[in-house]
Amino acid sequence: MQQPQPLARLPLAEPIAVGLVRENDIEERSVGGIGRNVRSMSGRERMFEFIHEASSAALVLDLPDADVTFVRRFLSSRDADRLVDEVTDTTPWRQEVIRLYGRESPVPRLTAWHGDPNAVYAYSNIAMDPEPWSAPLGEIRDLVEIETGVRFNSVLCNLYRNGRDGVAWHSDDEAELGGRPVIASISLGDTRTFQLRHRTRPDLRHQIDLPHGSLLIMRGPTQHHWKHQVPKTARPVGARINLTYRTVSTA
Ligand SMILES: O=C(O)CCC(=O)C(=O)O
Ligand SMILES: [Mn+2]
Repeated sequence: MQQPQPLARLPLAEPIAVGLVRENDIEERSVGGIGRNVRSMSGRERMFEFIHEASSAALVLDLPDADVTFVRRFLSSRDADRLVDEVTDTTPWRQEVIRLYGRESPVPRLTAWHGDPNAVYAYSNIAMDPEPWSAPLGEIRDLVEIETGVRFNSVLCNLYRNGRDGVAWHSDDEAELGGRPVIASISLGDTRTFQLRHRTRPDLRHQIDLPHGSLLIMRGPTQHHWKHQVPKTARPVGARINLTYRTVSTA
């Protein structure tokens, strides 16, 4: 297993030089530079290439009691476009129902749980046997493992169909994830806002937009000290898929 790469420690959760480049100005590249086609470039192209490289670097969110990193362009837009279609088409999306105060209500998103056969998981009191890895979920898992240096045995898939779907404040702190879980979260489709709030210091909050092809990694003490949510929004938004790669204990 490849070791995690040292990360640039930057104070802002925003890419360098945001706003200077348009998508079309940037040469596509494969994830992590694999198979990158180095060719002769003009000075202007080199500048854009440099900026694109910078925005594909991992940025560390400057949050106390947390270890959260963000890779805005983890997947190239070509790979992200292909993978959003493949994941949409091959995932057996389910409408789960939760029982709260004696009342049943549908979870405001569709979900699926995939992984190794022994990666059984209880999420919001729903016990889930994993579906087998599909080709796109396995392909993304392999890339995320290289980026993080962590082996993931499962992935929770969320499909937010529109702004009426979301996920409420919670921590990914179920016992089977262990005390310091690593959660690697891929976003595909329309951008949604991801919010964090400290459990005991109400003044500490943060929010970050998670665009198509991005990767957010939460590690170490993050789940213990912070909650997160994807709020519903009245803004017109299309579908978004979120894939949270996890390692569950397999007793
Ligand atoms: O959609 C997201 O970005 C977060 C999903 C999430 O927190 C979860 O599935 O536990
Ligand atoms: Mn979560």
